[in-house]
Amino acid sequence: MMPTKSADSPKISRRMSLQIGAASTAAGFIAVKEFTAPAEAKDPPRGPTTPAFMDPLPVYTAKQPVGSLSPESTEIPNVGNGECGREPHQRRSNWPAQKFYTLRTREGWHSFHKQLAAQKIWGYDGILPGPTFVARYGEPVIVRNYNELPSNSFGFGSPEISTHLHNLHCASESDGYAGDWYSADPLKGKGDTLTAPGGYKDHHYPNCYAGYDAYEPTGGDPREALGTLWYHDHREHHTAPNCYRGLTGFYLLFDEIDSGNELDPNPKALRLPSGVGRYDIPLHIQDIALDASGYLFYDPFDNKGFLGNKFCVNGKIQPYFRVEKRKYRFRLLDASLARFYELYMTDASGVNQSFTYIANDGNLLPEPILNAQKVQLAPSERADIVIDFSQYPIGTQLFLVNRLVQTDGRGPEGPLTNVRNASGLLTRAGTQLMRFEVTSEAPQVKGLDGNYTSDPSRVPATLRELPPITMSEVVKTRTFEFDKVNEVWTVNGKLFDVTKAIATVKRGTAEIWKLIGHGSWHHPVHIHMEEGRILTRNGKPPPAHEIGRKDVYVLAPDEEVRVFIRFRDFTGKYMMHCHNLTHEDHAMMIRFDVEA
Ligand SMILES: [Cu+2]
Repeated sequence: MMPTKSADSPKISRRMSLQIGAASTAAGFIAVKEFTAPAEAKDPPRGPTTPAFMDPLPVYTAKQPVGSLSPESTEIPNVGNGECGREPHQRRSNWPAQKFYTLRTREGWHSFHKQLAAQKIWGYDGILPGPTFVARYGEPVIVRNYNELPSNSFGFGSPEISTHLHNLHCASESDGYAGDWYSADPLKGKGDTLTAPGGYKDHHYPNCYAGYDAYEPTGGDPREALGTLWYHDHREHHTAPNCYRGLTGFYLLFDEIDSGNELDPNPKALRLPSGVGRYDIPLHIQDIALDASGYLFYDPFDNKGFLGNKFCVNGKIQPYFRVEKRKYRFRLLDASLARFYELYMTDASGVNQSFTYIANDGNLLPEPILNAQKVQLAPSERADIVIDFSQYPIGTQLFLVNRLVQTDGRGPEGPLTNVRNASGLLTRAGTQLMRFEVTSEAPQVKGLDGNYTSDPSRVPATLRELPPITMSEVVKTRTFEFDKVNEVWTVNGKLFDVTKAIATVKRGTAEIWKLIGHGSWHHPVHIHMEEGRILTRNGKPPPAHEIGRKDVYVLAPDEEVRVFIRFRDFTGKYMMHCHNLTHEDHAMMIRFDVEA
């Protein structure tokens, strides 16, 4: 039963109110002793004019590994040499690292638009978004993440970090738990769930299919593969401002099915449009607000969920991207704090164009959705689509358009309605987030059949099979209610407690988690550690794009979603939370523990 709103009222802890106060002071706001919600979210300042399509879309190729780490990475944290006191890495001998990376979380200079001066942001390797990792199943990696943010930094956010790789199947100590935050500055201390402070942390990413223990003799179950992941800060109480200030990036995972090679002779390979940074393009979509001088603006008192009024793709306001006449794979990520999107491809007169929808939450669907016309994304959701530009003449301009109306963090109000254009065609306006310019023929390459072609990629009729839902594995059903109680965000009437699990699950079992939203709010609920499957949404089977494996379950007002989910291979502390990051910070999150 849901507790009544008057009983068992959650209270903001003194420490939390001090942290909010400290962040606010640093950002130039008056410090508050007690956290009180503002009556209404303020309109963001308008900021300078930023004409659309002036900047090229930034595209990244893969971040390069280093030959070795010094000092060497160890299973037990190397506290004597500056590593923070995490739990020892679980099962490293099952997945010995084959590649090593260093990631430096630091200040950098970034310009959001050609007409704006560069300003200081926080970025992984100092860039926004952070570098793109390209990883493969069967190639475990260690990422050494140095916190080089200035500990006396001004402005919003908190220069202590805990980096979560959403939604890699990995051990708790590498998952970026909210209480595992660290800083190189000994005066800053450490999160409650670390044993010692430190300036860096080694994350062990096994890049193994979930269910390793059951499938180990065959190398794992490729039906469990993940594809489009992203990493972002998860610092307790400060995740929203830290991500907004720039701490987000992509991590892509390939295997022999989604091999990242459109000329792969392996018969199992899908040969989707390939080449990260060439024909395989991650799109990081985020709304920001700028103050009158063009600096990034954030309102820490907006407890509904902060919305911006400028739209960035890969860190640039409304960029353009020149494409060749062939197929491209785009990996769309809603990296906004609170904004939902309904995205369309349109021509210059606003008429919808079709594309192929191949993956939701980074996971390939069993079959592509052909002739798709829209993608709905909630914060942290992902969708992979394939657009075939070969059908358009050179000189064509196409647009990625958002048509969802949202004026506060409560959630979207609904899509814009149709209007007829001068030619009588049904169109709708909306915000053009970026422009595709069909600029050239694609170069001829020798295909697998020996003939030359301008596009050797394909989208097969079947993509990746789904693992079975086996109800006999279910040992428990739990109910989690997401609600606003006394102006704070709660799960089952409680605020997040970093030290206390409210659910303990047994490793190697499955459960049904019933997620219920209350009030007039939207909550995109994210469960760490494993993908789940939506059994029912409001008692009915999920729509086509939600039939696959998910890690974000959107709850519209008063919705109920039943999720089948397994907990395999690892133990320790994990989180489930609302991915409206303001709701998460204050403090719509639970800790759940997986025990052997
Ligand atoms: Cu929420």
